Amino acid sequence: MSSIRHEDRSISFKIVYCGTPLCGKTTNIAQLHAKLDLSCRGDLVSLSTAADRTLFFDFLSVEAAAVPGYRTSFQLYTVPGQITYNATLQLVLREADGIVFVADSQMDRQRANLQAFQNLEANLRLNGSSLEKLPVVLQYNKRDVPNAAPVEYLEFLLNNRPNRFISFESEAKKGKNVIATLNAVSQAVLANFHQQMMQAEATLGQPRRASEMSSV
Ligand SMILES: Nc1nc2c(ncn2[C@@H]2O[C@H](COP(=O)(O)OP(=O)(O)OP(=O)(O)O)[C@@H](O)[C@H]2O)c(=O)[nH]1
Ligand SMILES: [Mg+2]
Repeated sequence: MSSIRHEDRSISFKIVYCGTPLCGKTTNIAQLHAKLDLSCRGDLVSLSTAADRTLFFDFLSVEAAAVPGYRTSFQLYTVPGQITYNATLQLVLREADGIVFVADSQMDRQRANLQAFQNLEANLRLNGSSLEKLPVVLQYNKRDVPNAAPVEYLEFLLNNRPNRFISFESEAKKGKNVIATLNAVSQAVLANFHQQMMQAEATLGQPRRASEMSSV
C-alpha cells in the first residue's frame, strides 16, 4: 500500500519482483542499480547466501518526479524464488502496490513458472489481495537461451486471461528491457493510485489532493 508522508511531502510505492527460482529477479534489480543515475536511485541491499541465492530479499529505492509537489519513490523488492522461503514471500508481498512476475524462458522451466505463478496467486489471496486488484507486468526473461520457449507459449501459460497483463521479452543479464519493465509497472501503479484518489473524491463528494490523504 502506498504511503504518504506529509512532513517531508513524499509518497512511496512498493513493487515486488516475483518468479521461479533463478529466473533473474536479482539480476533485474542489480541491472537497474547499474543503469540508473546515482541521483535517482539508492544503494542496492541484497541478503543472499554464499551461492548468490536470495535468502530474504533484495531492495532498491528509485525516485521519480511522478506526483506533483511530492518526492515520489518506488521501493523495489525481490523475493527468494525457493519455496522453502515461502513465509518471506508472503511477508514481502504484504502491501505491495505492483508486481513484476519474471518468467524463465528456458523450456524445462515452464512447469516451475506456472507453479511460481500459482503460488503468487495463493499468497496474494492469503494477504487479502489478488492479481485482479494489483498492477502486474510479466517479464519473459532469458530470451537469449537456445532452448527458449516461444513467447506465444509463455503468453498462453501465464497471460491467458480476459484482461491481459503487459508483457516484455527481456535479457536481464544484459540489461535488456529491465528499465522498460520498471517503467511499465510504475506507470500502472501511478494510474491505480490516481484512480483510487478519484474514487475517494467521488465518495467524499469533494476534490482531494495527495496532501489531504494519509494513505490510499
Ligand atoms: N542466459 C541468461 N541468464 C540470465 C539472464 N538473467 C539472469 N540470468 C542468470 O540466471 C541466474 C540466476 O539469476 P538471479 O538474478 O540470481 O535469479 P533469482 O531469480 O534472483 O534467483 P533466486 O533469488 O535464487 O530465486 C544467474 O546466473 C544470472 O546470471 C538472462 O537474461 N539470460
Ligand atoms: Mg535472487
